[in-house]
Amino acid sequence: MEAFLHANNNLDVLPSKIREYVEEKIKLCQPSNFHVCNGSDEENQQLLSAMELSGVIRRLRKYKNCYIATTDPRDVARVESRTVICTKNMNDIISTPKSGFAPITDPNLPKNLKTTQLGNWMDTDEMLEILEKRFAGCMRGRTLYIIPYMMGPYSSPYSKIAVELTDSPYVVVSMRIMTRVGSNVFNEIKTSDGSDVVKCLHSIGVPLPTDKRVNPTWPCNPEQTLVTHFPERNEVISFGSGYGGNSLCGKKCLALRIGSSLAKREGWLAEHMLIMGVTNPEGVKKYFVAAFPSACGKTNLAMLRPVGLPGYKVECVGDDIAWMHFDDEGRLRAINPEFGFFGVAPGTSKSTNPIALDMVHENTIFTNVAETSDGDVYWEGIGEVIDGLHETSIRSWKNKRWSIDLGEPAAHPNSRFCTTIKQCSILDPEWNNPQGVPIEAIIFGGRRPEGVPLVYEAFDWQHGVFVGACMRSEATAAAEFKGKQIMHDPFAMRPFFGYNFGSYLAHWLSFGAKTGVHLPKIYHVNWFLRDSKTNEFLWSGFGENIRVIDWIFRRLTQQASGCKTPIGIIPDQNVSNGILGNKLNPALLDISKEFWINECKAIRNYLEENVNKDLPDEICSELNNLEKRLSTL
Ligand code: GTP
Ligand code: SPV
Ligand code: MN
Repeated sequence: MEAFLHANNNLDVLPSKIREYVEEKIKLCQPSNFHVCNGSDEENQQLLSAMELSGVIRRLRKYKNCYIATTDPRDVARVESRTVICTKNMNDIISTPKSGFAPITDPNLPKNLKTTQLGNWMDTDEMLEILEKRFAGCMRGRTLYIIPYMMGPYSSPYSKIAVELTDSPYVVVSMRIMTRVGSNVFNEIKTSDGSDVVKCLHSIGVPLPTDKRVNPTWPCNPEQTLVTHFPERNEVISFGSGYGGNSLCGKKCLALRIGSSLAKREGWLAEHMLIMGVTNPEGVKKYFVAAFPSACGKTNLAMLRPVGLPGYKVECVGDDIAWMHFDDEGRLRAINPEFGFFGVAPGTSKSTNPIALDMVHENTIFTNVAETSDGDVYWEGIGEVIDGLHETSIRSWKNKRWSIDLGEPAAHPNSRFCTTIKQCSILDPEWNNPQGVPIEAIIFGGRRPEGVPLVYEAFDWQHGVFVGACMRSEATAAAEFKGKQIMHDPFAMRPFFGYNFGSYLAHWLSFGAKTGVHLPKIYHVNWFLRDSKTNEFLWSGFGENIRVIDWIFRRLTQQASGCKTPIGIIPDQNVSNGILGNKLNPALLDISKEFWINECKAIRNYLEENVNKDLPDEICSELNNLEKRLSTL
């Protein structure tokens, strides 16, 4: 990648503390050039052209300003095993597991790293020492880009200002899509010197010239990858990976890990949640948030087309992250800190998510999708019938001629599109409101092939927090796990907690004891039940999910009846042929005593082992109560 043609080397636009920080990092990383980004179209086009010229991205002939990047096959997803939160005190971040810490066996990981099921911790000073070595000279032969950016709307008291330093032009163009970029964001800082600005440093970790064997169009350093966070210093430092959540530091690193830690301190919530506006056929509008683990349906629900129940309207505020605060009237309000979508490509089709498909045909960067010979994109589940001719003209994400007989997917299962939020045709009119939108329901969910019903309502706030704590879901390709094992993923935040999960639970519970707040109702949904014989999904999902949203909506307006079960309230199927319609397979609301007793055991083991002494009593008593209720079933 050649040096940026019209580099802006003027650091005067930076607040004093940030300028000092940048100068220090330039000295450390020794780039051959540096450039302060302004986020303009011109700058973006220059970067895209330079990347195209050097083969980092390919232009898609069929669409306007769309590109494909394909990565090193070792750098395709978030790496949870190398993601670390660093502080002085370990217990601020993780609990000591009941059976102790597992020894570190990977020779490339620091031996004093403490790894747990709920996140990894290391001492700040020790980690900084290691990082200092990795970053010394790591940008030699490359340009360092300085990206001033903001998470959240302009003029919002809830937005946060940040800067990311990176040697990856792919990160620069992606951050411009995903966040609000430009030095004008510094007008929004709340301090005079910039001490509230979150500092992010990222390098792909391959200085030039290199004697290592690297992928020329996607250099990266998987052995040395570390994605580190310093909540006490308002800092993120990420080394070695160029992919998604590892490198676009505004997303998981800032908005969730640093964000949740700030939220705890400042009394709000930073969550892995979509935000949707729902208008019912009578014209009444409500906003919901929903937390599903990675690749479990947030983008799809946020853009739901209500085919199941015409008359409903769904509008999108955000598809991945919600920052929520109780306002002066005690209403929970949510902003979307992001400015774009980094959405899963496979499975996106005209029938599943036409809204997403329509918005990615302009100004979009695709990563690890396949390409057809006529300059179109292709992925599994795109909905096109592949005839023999078409098939032989597909180039896979590995840049090879692809055919179905190869027995491997054409697009990587975690391949993604990166598109500005402004191209979403069902963008909510309030999406950019600095005060956020009022939230009336919180929906949790996951991929559960058996046992967990289509929908249930929590009895109250405390029970709802317990439901969030008990979330489990099949592993997906969004992180490095192989296979489909059912993993615990409380609040869909397991990879994203910025502080001790026990304190996180206490923080959520504390809102239940607050006076003068209107607590949203809490629900759990599961679109992914399968028939045990055929393995087919029992629920058609996508646009049909509006039926479940409708039940939730009508519960909030006291128009829908429910049926009390040990795990929560489910739709009452005896009333008017069932409010979910006669399409409903009764197996979707089945609650098996045996399944739930086993579920309780797994949850008890998990919480006792991993949250151990930090587990709030309220959660223990919720678990005891659930077991008691089950015993009477
Ligand atoms: P992240 O961006 O990783 O946080 O993922 P996400 O939660 O936004 O997931 P997304 O909506 O992108 O969906 C992931 C995969 O699940 C895609 O392949 C979808 O097609 C599929 N999916 C989403 N909703 C449904 C549904 O209702 N039913 C079924 N069967 N599949 C779904
Ligand atoms: C997720 O994994 O939840 C994502 C994708 O949204 S990434 O940005 O890579 O974290
Ligand atoms: Mn996500």
